[in-house]
Amino acid sequence: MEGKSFVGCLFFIFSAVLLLIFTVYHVPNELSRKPELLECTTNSPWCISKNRILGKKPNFIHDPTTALRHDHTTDVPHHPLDPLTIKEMNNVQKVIKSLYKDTVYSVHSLVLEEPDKEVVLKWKKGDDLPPRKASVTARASGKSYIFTVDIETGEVVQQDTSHISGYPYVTLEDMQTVIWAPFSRSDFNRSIIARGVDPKNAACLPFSSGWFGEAEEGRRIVKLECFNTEGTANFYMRPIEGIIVIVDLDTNEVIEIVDKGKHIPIPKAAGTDYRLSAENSPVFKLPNPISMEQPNGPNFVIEDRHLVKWANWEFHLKADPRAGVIISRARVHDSETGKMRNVMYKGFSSELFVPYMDPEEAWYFKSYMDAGEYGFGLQSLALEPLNDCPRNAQYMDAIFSAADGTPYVRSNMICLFERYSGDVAWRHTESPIVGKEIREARPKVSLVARMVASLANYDYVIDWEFHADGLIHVKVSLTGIVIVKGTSYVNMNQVNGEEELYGTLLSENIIGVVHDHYVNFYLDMDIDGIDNSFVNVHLQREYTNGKSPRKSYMKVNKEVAKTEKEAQIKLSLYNPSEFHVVNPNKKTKVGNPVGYKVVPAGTAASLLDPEDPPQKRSAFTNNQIWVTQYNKSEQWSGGLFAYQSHGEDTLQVWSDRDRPIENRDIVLWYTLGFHHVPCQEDFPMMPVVSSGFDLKPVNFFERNPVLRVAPYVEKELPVCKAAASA
Ligand SMILES: *[C@@H]1O[C@H](CO)[C@@H](O)[C@H](O)[C@H]1NC(C)=O
Ligand SMILES: *[C@@H]1O[C@H](CO)[C@@H](O)[C@H](O)[C@H]1NC(C)=O
Ligand SMILES: [Cu+2]
Repeated sequence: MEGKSFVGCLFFIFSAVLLLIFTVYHVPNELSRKPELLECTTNSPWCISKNRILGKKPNFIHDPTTALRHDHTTDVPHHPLDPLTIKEMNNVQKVIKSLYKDTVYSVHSLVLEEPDKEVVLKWKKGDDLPPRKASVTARASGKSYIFTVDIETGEVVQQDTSHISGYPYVTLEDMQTVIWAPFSRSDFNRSIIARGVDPKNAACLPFSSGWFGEAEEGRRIVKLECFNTEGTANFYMRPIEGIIVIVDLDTNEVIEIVDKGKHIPIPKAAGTDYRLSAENSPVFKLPNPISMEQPNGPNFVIEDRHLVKWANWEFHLKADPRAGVIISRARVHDSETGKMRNVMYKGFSSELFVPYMDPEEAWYFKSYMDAGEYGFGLQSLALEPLNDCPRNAQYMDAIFSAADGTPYVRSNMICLFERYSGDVAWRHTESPIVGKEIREARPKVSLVARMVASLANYDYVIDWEFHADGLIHVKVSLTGIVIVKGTSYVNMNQVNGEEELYGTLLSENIIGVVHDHYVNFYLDMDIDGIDNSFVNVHLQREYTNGKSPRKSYMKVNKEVAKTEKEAQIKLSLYNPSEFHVVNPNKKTKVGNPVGYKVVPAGTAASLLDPEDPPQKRSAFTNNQIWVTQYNKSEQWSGGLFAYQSHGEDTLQVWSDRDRPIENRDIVLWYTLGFHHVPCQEDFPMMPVVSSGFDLKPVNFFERNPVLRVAPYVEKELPVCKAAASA
């Protein structure tokens, strides 16, 4: 056989159909226009080019790797929400430098200060951009500052942050420096050697300390835990258990070395490596390759680098060092009226909470808030084409700031692709009993915007998936490496029943500690306008009291939440509700208020005591759903400065103000949760676990919005045959 790479190229080509979808939504009168017949035979360049991605013309819209090669130095903003360009960041850096002169400073965040919502909503393509401003979070002389820099004028306005506890997220430079701190201490080296590890092979990683009281006040600290890197890339499986080095992040001074667990052996390296290159046994591959191909290019366009248009959707997409991905101005086309309709002004992952359930000294503090402590976007690396995202994906870069304010490009941070996985959008077959056989089915195609954050051991895949029927599905997938605890046990038969392991014995000398994962989403829904209400569509048992042979039925009771506390929702299977965000000022033809509902999933609820410091700091996990009054400065549900925060600037605190939320600009918050009791399959690398919630139209459209989508037709889809064996 020649050229393995193109043998059996299996094409699922649906662009013709999507072209039709597009046609239906945007040019209803041209419904009858026939899509072009696609040519894709064994000899077509699509089938025979070994690397079809690299082989294509450099054109941003059609070439997925252009982002990689694109020179960002000449970028200019086109939209009020476009992220800062390299040029703009360079200007801001000059201002920062002149501000601090000879003082040592570090920039923790340098991002666009988004214009006020009214300004963005009024703006139309072709208008001048509102003044471009940067929001800078910096530290100097032991203090944290936030200021706004007018990029044109260089004018600086400083914000008062004195009332907020905690610190901005750590910089990559903080982390790169602090990991060497333990090695300056000979007593540390001695402790490592006493555990049988050559200090040359030890790697120490910085873990946020959280806040438990005085010990975590007054200075920025980090707790380093060390691993033996010998013999495996998966050093997380070789913890030097019980050694914790506490370091001051500003001075790099070692504050304390905790050395417990001397009797605990270092787990062995064998069987822990996950790299293909380290695999000695044969690897499994499906004999017939599968890929998603779109020879005519995708059906979406990315206008001016950030404005995505696909089928009936349009939204602004950008990377953010803290949130990861920000979706703004999500609007959907209504084929009945021919108008674009507002659905969501802004959506992003606001905070994470990952508490480990082990109260011992080397573990109790592990209760990470990954967005506010490390930067969910800062920790995301380039996506791996073909395996992180399918072949038909295109990529978008991020421009982030280094600790001195210098901009740099994080390439291929976001990917965007159309998904067709053989699912059905709607269908019906009518049986011949009624005298006529009807068979109607429509394929389901969606658009996915994806980023992956790798927070030390764990990987979080975040998907924003847009469907032509108006649904937005937000999916979180967990994978990567479970952080483990060293133990002297090699078999469960050594453990007496009384003893608390705080987890599962995953392998010899390795315990996977029980923990939770929560991701809280900020969802500024603006259904057909900014004034919306939150309706608890409560489902209740109702009795007929003898008026029917039926004893009981289920009744819908709608309750409009008047204030924030009425919208603090704890889910319950036996006291269920639907949760609608409606525009009470806009009704459908038959008189229902137009709306979207949040459909919960990933419903793990925190079992920690509400007054437990980690729970207080991540109090956004006290409820699954919250609704607050829109407030531009309330976006980070774990607090603006989450690092070592005390929990007084959280979603719980804001919501407890109990402000009115009826028929106003409101923000919906959803907390997606997972309990994780590790199992042996999670060793040494965890298979993906996913869950996600939906934002689904309810009485938003007059009728099924995908009724007029055309089905697939065999002859419109190209057929690729496997190349003949040579
Ligand atoms: C500790 O060990 C490391 C690695 O061998 C070495 O570079 C460092 O100098 C040692 N530190 C001290 C204080 O001896
Ligand atoms: C807006 O949020 C900030 C920060 O939480 C708060 O200080 C301010 O009082 C809020 N404004 C209103 C009107 O709620
Ligand atoms: Cu987990």
